[in-house]
Amino acid sequence: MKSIAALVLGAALSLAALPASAQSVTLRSADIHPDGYPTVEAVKYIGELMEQRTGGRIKIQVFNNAQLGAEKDTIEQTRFGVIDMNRVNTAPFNNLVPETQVLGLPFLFRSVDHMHKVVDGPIGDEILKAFEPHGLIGLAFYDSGARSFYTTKKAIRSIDDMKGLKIRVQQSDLWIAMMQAFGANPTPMPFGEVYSSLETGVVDGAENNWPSYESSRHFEVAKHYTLTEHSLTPEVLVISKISWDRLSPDDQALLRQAAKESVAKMRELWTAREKQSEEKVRAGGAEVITVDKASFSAAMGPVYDKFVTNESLKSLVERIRAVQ
Ligand code: GTR
Repeated sequence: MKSIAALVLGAALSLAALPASAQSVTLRSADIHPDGYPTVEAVKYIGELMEQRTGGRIKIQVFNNAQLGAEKDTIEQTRFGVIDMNRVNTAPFNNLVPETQVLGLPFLFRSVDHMHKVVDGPIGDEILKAFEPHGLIGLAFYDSGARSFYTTKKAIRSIDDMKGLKIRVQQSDLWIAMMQAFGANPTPMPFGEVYSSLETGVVDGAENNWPSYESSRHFEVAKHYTLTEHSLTPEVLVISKISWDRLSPDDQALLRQAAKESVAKMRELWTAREKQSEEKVRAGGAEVITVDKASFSAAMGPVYDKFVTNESLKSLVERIRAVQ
């Protein structure tokens, strides 16, 4: 891990010495997911478009499978320009970029279509811009489906079953508060530690979408998948402001455009992958449980009270609700 980070740093430093116009650049992009996962393929697709459109001058290399580290760590490295680009979930950004919190709020989006309309429109652009003061340029939001709970021993059949369960969450205060409002004990940890934590009983469960539940093989150790669909928080693709400022304005425009184009491609891949993953986990013996989502949603008041506090976040939530 350390040696890859050193290589990336070395490349970043040598790039700094080149004049902007003559640059041949390979942008290094981090992802915790494996090859074939829609987020990884979407960023590779941006790389293909960039190679075509710059005559091979700008390339993207995706370091998948958390080769560059867990999401929280790679976010820091991206802010400092050690990693150029990063595809992560919005949750690990929640504490740094408060505007991202609204996207994760439980049961805020009425549907995937509603979420698409929000992130594709001016509100999405506004939230992408909010990364800039933190040393990052937001390029695109990607789908992440709906997140649902899965448990090792006791299945969740009603909100009462959540009482006292140790549930792994992403490293975000919002997500910690959400689990508390559900009645569970939140245990924040990086994604890469979840399988063994489920297996050894450090946690009783976790929550994720179909593709991550499947690709991580969590379904092998936590077989009860309860369709709470409590959050539709999307993924986000960012580039370090340091790497961005080294690109010419024309190259920046090309990259923005390619990132926008990758969203449609990613959605196609995502829809197909959700189905395949669902089939795979069902065939692998997962028990899929439907619940009365209204009773879960009704418990979320304290989360909104605690996190939607200032006028700017209140306005974002109101405007998201108003999107038809
Ligand atoms: C996945 C997401 C990852 C990561 C992971 C997690 O759905 O794509 O970026 O956030 O969940 O739970 O840590």
